[in-house]
Amino acid sequence: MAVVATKQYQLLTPESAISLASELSLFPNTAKLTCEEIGDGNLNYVFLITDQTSGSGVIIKQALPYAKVIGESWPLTLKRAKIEASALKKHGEYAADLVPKVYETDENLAITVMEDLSHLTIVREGLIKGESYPKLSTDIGNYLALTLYHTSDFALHPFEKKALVIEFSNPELCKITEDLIFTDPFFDHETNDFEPALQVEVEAIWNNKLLKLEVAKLKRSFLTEAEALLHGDLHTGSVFASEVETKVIDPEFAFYGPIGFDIGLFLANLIVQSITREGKQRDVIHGHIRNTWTTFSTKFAGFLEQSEFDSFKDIEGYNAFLLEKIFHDSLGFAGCELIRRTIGLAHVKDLDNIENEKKRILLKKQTLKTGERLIVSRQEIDSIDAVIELLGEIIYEYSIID
Ligand code: SR1
Ligand code: MG
Repeated sequence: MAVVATKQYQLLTPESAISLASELSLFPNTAKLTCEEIGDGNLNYVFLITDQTSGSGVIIKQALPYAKVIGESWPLTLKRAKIEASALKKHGEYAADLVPKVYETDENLAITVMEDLSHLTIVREGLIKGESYPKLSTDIGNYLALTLYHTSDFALHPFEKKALVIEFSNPELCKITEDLIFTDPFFDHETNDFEPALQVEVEAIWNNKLLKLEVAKLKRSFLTEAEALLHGDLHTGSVFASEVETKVIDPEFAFYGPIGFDIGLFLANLIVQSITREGKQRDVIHGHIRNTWTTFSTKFAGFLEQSEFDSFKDIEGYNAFLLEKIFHDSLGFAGCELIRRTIGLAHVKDLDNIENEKKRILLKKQTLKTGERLIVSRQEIDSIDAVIELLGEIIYEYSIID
């Protein structure tokens, strides 16, 4: 619903965000409102507005007309605010407990007003501190199965599905992914950002023709396979959680793409955590890696058997073929995410905040090697346990070199 449709776009400040909250009657007249800008992402402002009287709050998220992480030299469409709110609502139809509730949206101001999640923590931050979030992988596995199945041709009439493909056309944000995940890290491109100590490994990536052939295939899949409504940027910074609750936020990159993309991005960000941990702490993450895939694949396979629109669902071998394809695609996309988070434009704190330089470089080399192996060998990796074994092999290999 457009709530303040006559307003021209203007950047909100904590003060004007409070005025907007009052104007929108988000709180009772007696409320004593305070506001804090809490966004730590690359692109947007996030204002938390709290009524100090009742303790209740709302989030107002505002898209900036440029990438916050770069500045005004990188203009960015404001339409992404509408895509994000629409994706939250569409995914919320199927996974209501796993996404924030949207209260209001306004296209002119590029804002989404949504449920306050400040009692939860950003999973990336928590994992870095050693938290484990017991429900994380079951919740994300379910979120993936629910959102990806129910927005696909398996669950929707072809007309309804194709209307959604049009509604969620998101060319500008897709272009960012096409460049930053699938292209730039594999060439000597100005957006890349890596430590000089990785020069040899980076040049080996740029010169690896087999790797680039496989990345080209994965990029083609991203460009052309409109399978389901993806979140589009499902890393651990896009998830809020506690011990008992999980919420997936920030689907501004949502579009119709290959099912394995969301799964791969999430697995990759868990893999980064595995690489930075040791001993039992690693096992916790391996449990999440295994359980994300197992929960997703079990639930998705069950849905496929019930599909209303897939005439071939009872043909022996077809559903297994679909699951295998999704698995291998996921591993390839995970590999691209691992490489771009290490040498591309947008890094992750899990690796960059490791103070000891020798350790940080070693872990980055392991991340690059894992990415490469997942991309190149994805068709030969036949189970999620084999992924975990591969991780163990690479870490062992590199600890010897060191
Ligand atoms: C300029 S945007 C860089 C990255 O931030 C977003 O969260 C996406 O992951 C994008 O690739
Ligand atoms: Mg984001």
